[in-house]
Amino acid sequence: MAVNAQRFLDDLHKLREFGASGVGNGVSRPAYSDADIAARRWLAGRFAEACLEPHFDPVGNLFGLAPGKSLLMGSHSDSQPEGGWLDGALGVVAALELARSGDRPISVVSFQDEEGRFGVTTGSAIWSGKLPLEHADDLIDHGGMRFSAARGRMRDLAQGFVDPNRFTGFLEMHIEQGPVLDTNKEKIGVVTDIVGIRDMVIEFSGQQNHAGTTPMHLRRDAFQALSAFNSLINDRFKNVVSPQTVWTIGHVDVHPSASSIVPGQVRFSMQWRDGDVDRLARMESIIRASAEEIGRAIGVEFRFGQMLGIEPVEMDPELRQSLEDGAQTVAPGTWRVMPSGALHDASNVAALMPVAMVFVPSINGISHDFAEDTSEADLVIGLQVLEAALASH
Ligand code: HGY
Ligand code: MN
Ligand code: MN
Repeated sequence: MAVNAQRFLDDLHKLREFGASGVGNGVSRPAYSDADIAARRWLAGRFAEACLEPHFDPVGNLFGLAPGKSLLMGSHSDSQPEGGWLDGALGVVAALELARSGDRPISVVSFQDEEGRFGVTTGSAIWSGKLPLEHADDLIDHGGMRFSAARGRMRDLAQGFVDPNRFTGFLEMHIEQGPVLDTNKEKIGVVTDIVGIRDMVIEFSGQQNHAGTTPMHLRRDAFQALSAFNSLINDRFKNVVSPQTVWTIGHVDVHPSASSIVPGQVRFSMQWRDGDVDRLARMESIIRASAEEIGRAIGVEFRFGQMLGIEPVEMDPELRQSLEDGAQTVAPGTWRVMPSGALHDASNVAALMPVAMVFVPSINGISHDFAEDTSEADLVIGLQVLEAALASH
């Protein structure tokens, strides 16, 4: 039985309604929010209608389990605070459509907190054994909520962890979240490998004081420390990074954040990504040394939070080949192999079983923004590539 493209699109649009925000297809559905939990409950119902056993694990990962051994497919249904309707959701709904339209056993998963409200791809990191649950429970989001309290919001649904040995491999379809396919007017990206990531919170603590009476040379201004730190690492990274290396200070909390007060404390996220573990380590050394130097120079204390990280992973050659065959069948001449600069649950699942990923284009390369979008025609091509890959594998 062939996939039902309209049913697939209808479920994607229905899922978008949970946390619909901003303009167009924007979504705000952070892990463990009311919208996220409602979306997972709805997905569980759709899994049951597809004769898949809905199963929530202790951290909110939602599985739709086929009996016996099966191929696992899926992604995540939580979003960034300002996200799009397709990041993660596409992979979950595509997996559901393939599970309910095909005749081979396929289980479906929507991992929890892939977007790292608390950690980095938290739900699949815990399920894969990379992040011990007792460590995860101490993680705190930028609003000060503990992971243990957040996952407690789903305690009425929680069952045990699913045994990964029931699955033969993992396939994930995802939007590219970058400009390559869109710029080159291509329809499909078969992923070769996923970059590694490091992520931690850094704090500078100086002296809060009056913005009018405190001479500049006597200040221990925590924001000035961050500003000097950022300039220093940008300069020192020049000798280490490649054109593919990225680093981001995405969250900054200035305290007490008042116009007439010299900031006494700054707490910020420091995240960096690359395909080379040695380069990630060298960047970490520069970050730690630069924070210490700035601390001494400006007279502020510095503190590093727990560093989270995921190593770069290669996709499974055999599963990847089936995706390439599917792409060649469905989209000849308009597909390419490519690395992933975005992190995905597949990075963690690769520790348990063979994994592979396929991308569809992101219009204007936009993602992690309400404007994230992909044409419905391209979404259906991605679904058909997965269907063709399964037929040949
Ligand atoms: O940040 C990432 O790469 C993923 O979209 N969470
Ligand atoms: Mn994602
Ligand atoms: Mn994302």
